Amino acid sequence: MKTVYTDQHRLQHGQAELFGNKLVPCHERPARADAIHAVIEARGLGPIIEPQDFGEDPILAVHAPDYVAFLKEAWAAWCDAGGDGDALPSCTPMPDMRMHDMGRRVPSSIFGKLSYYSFDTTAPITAGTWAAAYASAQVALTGADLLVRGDKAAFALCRPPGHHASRSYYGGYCFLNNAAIAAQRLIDQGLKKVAVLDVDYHHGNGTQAIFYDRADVLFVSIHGDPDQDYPFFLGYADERGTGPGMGYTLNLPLPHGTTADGWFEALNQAIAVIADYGADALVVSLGVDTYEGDPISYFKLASADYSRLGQRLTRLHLPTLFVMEGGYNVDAIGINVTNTLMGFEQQEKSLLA
Ligand code: Q9C
Ligand code: ZN
Repeated sequence: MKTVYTDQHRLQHGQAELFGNKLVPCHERPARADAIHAVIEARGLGPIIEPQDFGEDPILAVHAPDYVAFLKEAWAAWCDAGGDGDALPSCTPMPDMRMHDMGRRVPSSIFGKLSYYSFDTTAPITAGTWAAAYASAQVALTGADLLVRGDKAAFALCRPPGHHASRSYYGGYCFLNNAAIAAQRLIDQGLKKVAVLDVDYHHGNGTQAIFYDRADVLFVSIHGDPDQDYPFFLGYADERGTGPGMGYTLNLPLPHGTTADGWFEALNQAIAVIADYGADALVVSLGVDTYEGDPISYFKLASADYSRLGQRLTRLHLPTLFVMEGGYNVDAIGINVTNTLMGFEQQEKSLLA
C-alpha cells in the first residue's frame, strides 16, 4: 500500500490549546505525523510518495468560497490587526444572535471573523496553517487519485486532520475536511456511491454535516457518546440524515471506558450497513485516539486491536482510502496506524492466496 505524505504538515504548529482550565501545548502537533512516517518507513509498509497538486477546485467542491478565502487571509489579517501569537476566536455566536438564515453579518474585523468561522478554540491559526491545510487536502486528493487509477488501497497521511471541519467552519484541530474532499473527488471522478467510515474517537461532525442531505455518500461513525464527550452537539444515534440523505447517516456512540469487545461489536454493525449500501469505494477516517493510552480520550483499544481493525475492513472488498485523523499518544501513534494498514494489507494478501 502506498502512503502519501509531505513534510509541509510541519507548517501547522500551534503553541497552545485551552484544555480544562489551562493552556497546554497543542495535542495536535508535527511530531504526530513525523512518528507515523518513521514507523511506516521502518516497517516497510510500501512506497511513500509526495502529493500531486490538484489545485483549489476540489477543495471548493466541499467548502464555501468565503470560508476558503478567510482561511487564506486570516493570518495576514491577524498580524495587520496587531494580533500576537496564534490566532484564536473569542466569541461563540448563539442562535438568538442572528443566525445565518437571519442574515448574520460577517464581521469585517479579523477578530470577529475568527469567531464567525469556528466552533471551538482548539484550532489555532498560525503563519503556516493555510499552507499546511492545503497540502493535507492535496495528500487526501492524491490518495483518492490512486484509487481511481486502480490501487486497491492507499494511505493519506494527512495533517492537520479534517473531520471536524464543515463546509464553512473549522475547529477540533481541523480546517479542511480531507476525508470529505477525497470522497467528493471520488464521486466527481465517476463513482456512484462512496461510504465514509469514521473510527476516530470523536464524532466526525464536519463530515456528517457536509453529506447529511445526500444519498451518494454514506456516513457511518463509531465514537465517544456526544452526551459525554466532544464535540457534544452532534453524533447522537437519532441523527439519520435529511431529505434525500435520510437513512444515509449512522452514528454508533459508545460510553467512556469502551473496550475492544464493545467497539468491535459496533464495527461489525458498521461493516454490515456499509455492505448493504453497495458502495464503490470506502474512505476510512482513521483516528487512533481510541487507544487506551490516548491523553484526551476514553476508549480502551490496545495496539493489537488495530491489526484486527485492518483485517476486518477487508471483509468489504472495496477500494479503500485511509485518511489520517486524530491520535495523540505520539509514542504509540505510529504502531497503531501501521498495525491497521498492515492488518488490512496482510489480510488482503491471504484472501488472494
Ligand atoms: N477534554 C481530532 O481528534 N478537545 N480532534 C478535546 C478533551 C478537542 C479532537 C478536549 C478535541 C479535538 C481530529
Ligand atoms: Zn479525535
